[in-house]
Amino acid sequence: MNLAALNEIAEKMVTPGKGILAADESTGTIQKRFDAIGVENTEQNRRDYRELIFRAAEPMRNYISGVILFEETLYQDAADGTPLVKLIAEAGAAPGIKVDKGAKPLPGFPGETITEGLDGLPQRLEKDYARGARFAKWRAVIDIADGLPTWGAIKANAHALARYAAICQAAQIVPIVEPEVMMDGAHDIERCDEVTRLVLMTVFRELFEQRVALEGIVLKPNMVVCGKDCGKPASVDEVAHRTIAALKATVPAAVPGIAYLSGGQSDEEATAHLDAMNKIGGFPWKMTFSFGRALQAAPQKAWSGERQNVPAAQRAFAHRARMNSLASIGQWEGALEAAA
Ligand code: 5MM
Repeated sequence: MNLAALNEIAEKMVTPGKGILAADESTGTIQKRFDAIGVENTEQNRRDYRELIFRAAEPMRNYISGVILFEETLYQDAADGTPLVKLIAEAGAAPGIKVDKGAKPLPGFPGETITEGLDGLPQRLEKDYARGARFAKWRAVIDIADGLPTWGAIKANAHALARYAAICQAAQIVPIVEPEVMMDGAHDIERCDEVTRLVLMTVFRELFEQRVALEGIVLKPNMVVCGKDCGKPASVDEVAHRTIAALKATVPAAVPGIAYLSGGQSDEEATAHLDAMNKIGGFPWKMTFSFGRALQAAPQKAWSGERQNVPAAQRAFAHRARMNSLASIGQWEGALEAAA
């Protein structure tokens, strides 16, 4: 393992003013996104949609440091035969690959899941590296409900994340470590805070035990927010202060950067929270975005599967990418949204 080279890629992924586009929706997840805009979930439609995003030159070049791809996309060509991965690299962004095989029921733990995908991972990574992937992603799902999460499920997911991260580093690929504490439910922000701290602490202990070099990873956590059905959402200020405090208490300073998931927050909420954290500052890591829905909901809606809507979709993507770029350096203002 060449740690200096891994660290260089990790640092590039969290370059101030840039962030990561999570375009790695599996076929089932993109189905839900396409259903919402009335588009049939075919391989060509998936290709056309992703191609229009990767060809949006201005936002790709200026605001996007890396793109997480689903395996199909990494090996897919644009309509003119150019590999999609080449479009990303030519825009100066690092191509990445989601290598987990999804969250499956965890035997003995009703209502909880374990993320699978370790079998054959070294061989897959070798092929993905040859195709241009320089980082990978693995998402562990932690649900909050009555009596959940259990310690057994947290431990099993943290262990799998650490095994994945160690395998990636041996293949000279930067692992994005994504433990997602879900927003679903009516829990308050206090509960999310408590669970997020326990999960992060456990993940870093497992990373240590599996000898993962923290300088060569990027952490992709949830922000500390209250459940979707909690009734009264917390203020932007409270989310920002609690998230920073939870991370300061559990994430070592050797980690180059934090790239948050949006997790079902609205586009503007996710941007406002990221911006507030960067305005507060006083933490040792870069803090940026690795948003899926919060970057793509607007362009997907603008596109709606129609060729003539491609420029509008690219403008919608450019706008959200620029807003999040500003948030990653604490320079976003709500008025910019209204102006656009
Ligand atoms: C883009 O969505 C990613 C893939 O989801 P599935 O594996 O369920 O198809 C997802 O892992 C994503 O990278 C993160 O959840 C962050 O995305 P959001 O939309 O929460 O910012």
